[in-house]
Amino acid sequence: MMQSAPRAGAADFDAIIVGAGFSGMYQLHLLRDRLGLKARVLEQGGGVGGTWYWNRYPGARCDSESHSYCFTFSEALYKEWEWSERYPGQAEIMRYMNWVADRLDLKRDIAFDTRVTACRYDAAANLWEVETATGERLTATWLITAVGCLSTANVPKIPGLESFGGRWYHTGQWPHEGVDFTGARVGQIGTGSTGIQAVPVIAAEAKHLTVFQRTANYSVPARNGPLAAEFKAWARENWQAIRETTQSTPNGHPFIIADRSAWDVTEAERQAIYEAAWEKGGLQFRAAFRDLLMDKAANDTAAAFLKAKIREIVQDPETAAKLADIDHPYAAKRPPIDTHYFETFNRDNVTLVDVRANPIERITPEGIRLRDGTEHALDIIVFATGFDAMTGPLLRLNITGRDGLPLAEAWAAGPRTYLGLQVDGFPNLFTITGPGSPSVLCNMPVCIEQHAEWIADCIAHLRGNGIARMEPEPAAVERWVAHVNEAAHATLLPQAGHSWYLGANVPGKPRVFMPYAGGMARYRGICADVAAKGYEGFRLE
Ligand code: N01
Repeated sequence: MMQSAPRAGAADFDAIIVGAGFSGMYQLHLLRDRLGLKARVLEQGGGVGGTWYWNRYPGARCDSESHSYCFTFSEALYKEWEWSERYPGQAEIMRYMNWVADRLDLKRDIAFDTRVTACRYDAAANLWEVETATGERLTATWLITAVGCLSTANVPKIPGLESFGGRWYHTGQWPHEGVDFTGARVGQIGTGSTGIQAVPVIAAEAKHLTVFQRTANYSVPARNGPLAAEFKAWARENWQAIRETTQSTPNGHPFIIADRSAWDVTEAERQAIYEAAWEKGGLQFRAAFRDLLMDKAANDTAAAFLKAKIREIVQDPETAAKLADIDHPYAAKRPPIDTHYFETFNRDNVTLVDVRANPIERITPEGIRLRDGTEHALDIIVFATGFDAMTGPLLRLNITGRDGLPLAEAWAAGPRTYLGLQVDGFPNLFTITGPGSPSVLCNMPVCIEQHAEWIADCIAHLRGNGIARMEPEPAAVERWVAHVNEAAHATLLPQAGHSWYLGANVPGKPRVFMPYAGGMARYRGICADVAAKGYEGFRLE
């Protein structure tokens, strides 16, 4: 039996929002400026920007095209900002985020350098108590996590790291002052989206770069470059159409997935389509055929094309063979895009080491030693080793729900949510881009806007109807978890067994496919339907 609802005004804030990236900023704007609520954002970093505040590694750039990697809720805001390149770089995104924060006057309600250490639900008072690293305690009716999906760095526990005599960095915790690679022997571990962006930039500066590759990866040229004045004008004039496209595609990107199967065309036509997509560059390569992520044989045709490109670009056949020895379907892991990644292996100062065949045994004071005893002497190690994705950023908030239930315990066998938005046992907690929502399978600002708007509408509904507490029914969570699982298995995504989508990159983490693979447009419809049916599946009281 739950406690009765509290009297109004018992909390310090109507809402506490954790994180000041895209999610937290927009949620604050909606709650404060549209609903007139008292909201506070708590942000660990010294400024806004979320992932872009921390990921300052060489080559950091968004893989979404700039005209769609931004807020689109306001026509005025959209039209006032002008992106300079096809893909926005980290520094430009930070300028954008600060510009938006100033334009919407958000910073006065954001506490920077404020790390949340614990969040406890007090059932008697129906409040969330949030504790920060300085011991401050704040209370709120609603707790909204806006912590991103990829904000908990994963530094693998390789023995001997503490003995390393040089310097080491994780790409997601990059020093603000930058790292000088001049004259240095650099070792980079990891060849995911981050590693593939960093390699060409580090190689151009370092004396020598050794890339330690465990899993070879596909990559398509980004074909980045300055945006032409005509394109900028087109984007400004087509705000509405761009917004409609991103909201109607499965992945929130501003391009349409072709309505043809890889088998609708001849072999020669297929090659020509792939060639054109390669020339165009970017994530659109995935959109060449509608069945690339559904039909393994169709996927094999794309995989073969991309592997042939690697062998064509990389001059040393042995290196090319290692780079093209890819063990998963194309785009079953998040597909990277690059600027001269494979070409970089033609430089004299770059070496590829296959640590699948010959694993890293330990880090020594001088560098990295492999199982066969080979030593690589290094001055700097760069860990491009990814993140404890999706659940990591939530679990480190030490959230406890009703009856003192820790979130870590509730999720011991993997994350369980309803719509990726709420967790049973954790009333009045909303998780923006939480596990079970499309999140990382979507162009992030698109799914963030949908979540923040759904939450704001929901809170307005609760307040308007005198509802003090909202929590999903366990049966609704059960059904959603089953649906998320079913949606993933209708695709080839789970076939990349070592992917972070499955939690497989963190030892001991439960293997559960975390994001919702049913498509953003479909998900948007499901959420709208749930709300239209009086928040079906949620217990409101
Ligand atoms: O991380 P990853 P990331 N020994 O987990 C390797 C987003 N992103 O930071 O595959 C040796 O993908 C690991 O090897 P393996 C994007 O969503 C977006 O690159 O586990 N190697 C892998 O090669 C992306 O997917 C943008 O065998 C080890 C690499 O490290 C997500 O962030 C830009 C190892 C980690 O790859 C994460 O990308 C960049 C070990 N012990 C990133 N441990 C945008 O443009 C790990 N690895 C928006």
